Amino acid sequence: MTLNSLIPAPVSCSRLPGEFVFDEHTAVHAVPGAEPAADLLRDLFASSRYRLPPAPEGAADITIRLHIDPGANPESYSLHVTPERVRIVAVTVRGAMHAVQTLRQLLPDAAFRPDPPDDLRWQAPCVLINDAPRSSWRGAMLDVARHFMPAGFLLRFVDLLASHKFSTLHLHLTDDQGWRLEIAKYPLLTETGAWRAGTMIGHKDDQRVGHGRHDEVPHGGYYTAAQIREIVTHAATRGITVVPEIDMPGHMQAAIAAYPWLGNTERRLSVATGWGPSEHVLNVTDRTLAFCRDVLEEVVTLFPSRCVHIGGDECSTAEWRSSAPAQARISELGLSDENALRGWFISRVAEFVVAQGRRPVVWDEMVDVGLPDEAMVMSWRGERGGVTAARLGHDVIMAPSTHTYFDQYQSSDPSTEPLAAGGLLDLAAVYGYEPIPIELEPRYHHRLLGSQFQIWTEYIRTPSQVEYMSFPRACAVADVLWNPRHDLGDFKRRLAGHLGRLRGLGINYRSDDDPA
Ligand code: TNX
Repeated sequence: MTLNSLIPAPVSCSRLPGEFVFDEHTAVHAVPGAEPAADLLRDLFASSRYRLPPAPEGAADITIRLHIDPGANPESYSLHVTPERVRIVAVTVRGAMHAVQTLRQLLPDAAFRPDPPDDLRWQAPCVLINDAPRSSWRGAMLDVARHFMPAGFLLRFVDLLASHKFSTLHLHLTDDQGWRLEIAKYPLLTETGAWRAGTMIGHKDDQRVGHGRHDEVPHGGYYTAAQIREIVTHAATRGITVVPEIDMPGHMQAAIAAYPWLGNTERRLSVATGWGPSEHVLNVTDRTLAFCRDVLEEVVTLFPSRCVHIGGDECSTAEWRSSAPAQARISELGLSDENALRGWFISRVAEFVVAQGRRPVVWDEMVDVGLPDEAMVMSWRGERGGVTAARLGHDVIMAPSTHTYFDQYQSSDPSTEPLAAGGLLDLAAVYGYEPIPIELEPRYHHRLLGSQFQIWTEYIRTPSQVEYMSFPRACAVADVLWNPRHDLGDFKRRLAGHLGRLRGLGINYRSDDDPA
């Protein structure tokens, strides 16, 4: 029964008698500003025979209205289904899109298939749902640097996230092993930086394979500006914001391979073929800072997102210790050491983002070396960085590796699973994660915007494997970030029904023989 398998679970939901049945006459009215929600509904009905044409309010079976209320949760909506009509009222078009996604989940599973049977009855049980998310940042991070994922898959991934009411797709676009974003001013970033000669075989710590053995299969790819525009536009039609990340000043070996003057040594580098952070990081010259500014200027023209992630994680200071220009910078600025230099560098880069009218996001290492003003913090090394940042007045996204790193195994028996980074993060552990740290005083809770799961792709080579590592754990994240009520048993029962939708969508999810 579809109503008992909604994911995420709506905050309030009551069953009413009867069903609403769609047919070729079903018409939709959306008030100005809500049309994108009607378009989304039509898109989701693309595999039906029903076009859902627009109609004036009085003649429409489905109405989508907006109710301006500055005090209300901007993503809230109500969905009222009766045998005669469907009424959606939301505060913003995003809320109306959530209502449309809920309405879709009320349909039979076969409606999720690209080729539903001709005799399928497109019907929804009558309900009254009042709903709103508890967290605004309901995110997924996809690392397209370690393994490139084709643009077409990103469109699909956006759809899968939207059907679970996620709000944010964070794209990790650059790393030591590949630069994936076309930048007009620096063409070598993709001509050279998007390609590597091979990839480490097996697990980096696996002695049997031997750390350091590589295949000799070139790997690479990048997104053109036109593809990024298509992805960002498509995401907007689903209510999803795409947040770009350019990781600096570490994780930059691919850029240094493309433009050696960004580096600290004379050595010619190639794009990294193995895993683990490189010790080759950006130098701290004015020319390199100008490069960072130029890149970010292009990034903000491609991504309308208010937030721009500038990295800041795992930056080795080894090269700076023996670099004359870096040491000169340290004395000229009166800094205590190389760590302070890291803070100084990222603060300059953050200023470029702020100058563009955007908000910088950084990984939590920056909490230790000086947080740039206005920076949002992504807490990955546990929750401590996020707690400190919230107390200092920064907005925080919880992404602790312990509970949100989906490159870990989903089963305690890794021998039955595809090779992964290590560790164990099963569905129950993901569902059990409460993204409000207990030690954080309630007066800072408004700083916690939400959480996100991360798909780091060292060991995830294909879109199909991204799906395997994402689902069904993403369903748990979606549920936890939406509805404050949590009950693992209830979630698992709903998930058992929801899997029919995932099958309809053709998702290569990990199936558990014993879901209950
Ligand atoms: C740490 S999290 C990283 C990534 C790796 C990941 C592997 C973070 C900010 N840095 O570069 O891919 O661990 O689990």
